[in-house]
Amino acid sequence: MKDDNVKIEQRLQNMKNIYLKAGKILDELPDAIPSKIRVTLKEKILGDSDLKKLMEGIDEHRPPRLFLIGRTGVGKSSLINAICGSYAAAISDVRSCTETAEIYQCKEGSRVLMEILDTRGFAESESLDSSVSAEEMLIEQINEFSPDCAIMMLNCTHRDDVNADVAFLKRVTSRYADVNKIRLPVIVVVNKADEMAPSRFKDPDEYPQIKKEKIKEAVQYYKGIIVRNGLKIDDIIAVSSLIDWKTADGMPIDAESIANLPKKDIENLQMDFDGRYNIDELLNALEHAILDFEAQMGLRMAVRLDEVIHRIASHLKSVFSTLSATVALTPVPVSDIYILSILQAFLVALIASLSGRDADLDTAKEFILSLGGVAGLGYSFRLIAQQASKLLNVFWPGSGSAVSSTVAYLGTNAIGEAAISYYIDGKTIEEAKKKFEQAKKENS
Ligand SMILES: Nc1nc2c(ncn2[C@@H]2O[C@H](COP(=O)(O)OP(=O)(O)O)[C@@H](O)[C@H]2O)c(=O)[nH]1
Ligand SMILES: [Mg+2]
Repeated sequence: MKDDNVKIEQRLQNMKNIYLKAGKILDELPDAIPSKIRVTLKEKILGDSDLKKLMEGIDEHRPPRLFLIGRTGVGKSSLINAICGSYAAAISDVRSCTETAEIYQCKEGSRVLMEILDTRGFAESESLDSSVSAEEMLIEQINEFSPDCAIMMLNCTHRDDVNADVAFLKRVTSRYADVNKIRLPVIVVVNKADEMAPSRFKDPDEYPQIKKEKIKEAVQYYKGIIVRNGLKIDDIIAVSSLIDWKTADGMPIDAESIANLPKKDIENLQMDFDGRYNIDELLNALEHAILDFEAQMGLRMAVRLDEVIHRIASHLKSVFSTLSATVALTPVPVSDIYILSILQAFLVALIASLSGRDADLDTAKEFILSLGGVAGLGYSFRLIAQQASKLLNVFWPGSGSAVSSTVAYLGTNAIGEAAISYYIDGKTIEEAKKKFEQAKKENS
């Protein structure tokens, strides 16, 4: 695990180095490329704020701070494991704890993945101490912790009375807004979707339609209560956090017994069955909701290490696809073919570098050529675009440029998909080609 860790850090640095050398790499392109295009490309690549933030985030990230609220047994600890994709040991913090709240770091090896403030919620804490001062203390503690996001966890199958918790969370967010002058993002997670009838279907790929509909109903039910109580939320998502674990030598182990294992065995637990449902959606919602950039990047880095690479590669793909679309919108006729194909080569080089390979624009161009020809590609996208816009202009004048930017977006996106499948997922070039063709079709 530790070795892997180092390797991935290197892969990320690898990618960052290529980005930092972008200016030099572009200067070394063949003379035939006009200097005006070089300048445009440098501006596009080095001036893109998303790309800049992504690269800065490689070094400047911090573990996100999540405030979890939900009753004992709803699956708060399990959700953290499901997000991380590994059994993340919880290390209690000395800053803790009131009777109802606990702060801990969750770690994988020496890496701190997240900081969690875990509370059982007001409904339960009320039975311990219903005084106003107890609530005050808790709200104080939450503010001191200064979470990046609140996650309210509910149970998909037991419809507990959540009014008290919703009202409490409302008071928490209102205080947070007073203190920090920004809104605390709130995401509601409806856990244990796998237990919805028919509960024998645990593999998310096999959930029958009826089960999915019932899950949706539960979400609607909770959404209704939340809206009636006037709590503003960013998203509400049904998930399953179900993971069965086994020891390194393959022995299945139930959740309750894990705590009794030696520390070393806990660190080496493997997934025996992955029943996670919608966790990717939840991650996207969290990334979206968390405003602090270093925490956002920290969240990306907190998922399982091979997933980190995947998430970053996809992010690169979407940034470059958007860049391509803006290039196509700019009215510099002939030259945008060059710009597009060089941008595409740059994307491929960055993705290749993430896989740990030495990559430059030449190898990237070769890869793109083997998908269908770099000039041919730039040209054919361009031609399709021009043809389409000509046709469209006859019927809806002025719609032309929108089409060509869409086509530029799709072309770069398809090349990104192919590069991820070849360089990151280790597929053959034939399979990558298939992916490329598919991506073009799926989106058009
Ligand atoms: N079937 C199923 N069981 C879950 C899920 N999430 C948690 N559990 C189980 O529910 C129990 C309580 O989970 P835990 O994470 O300890 O809850 P916490 O008290 O909120 O931290 C454990 O036995 C978990 O294995 C889920 O999504 N599906
Ligand atoms: Mg717990």
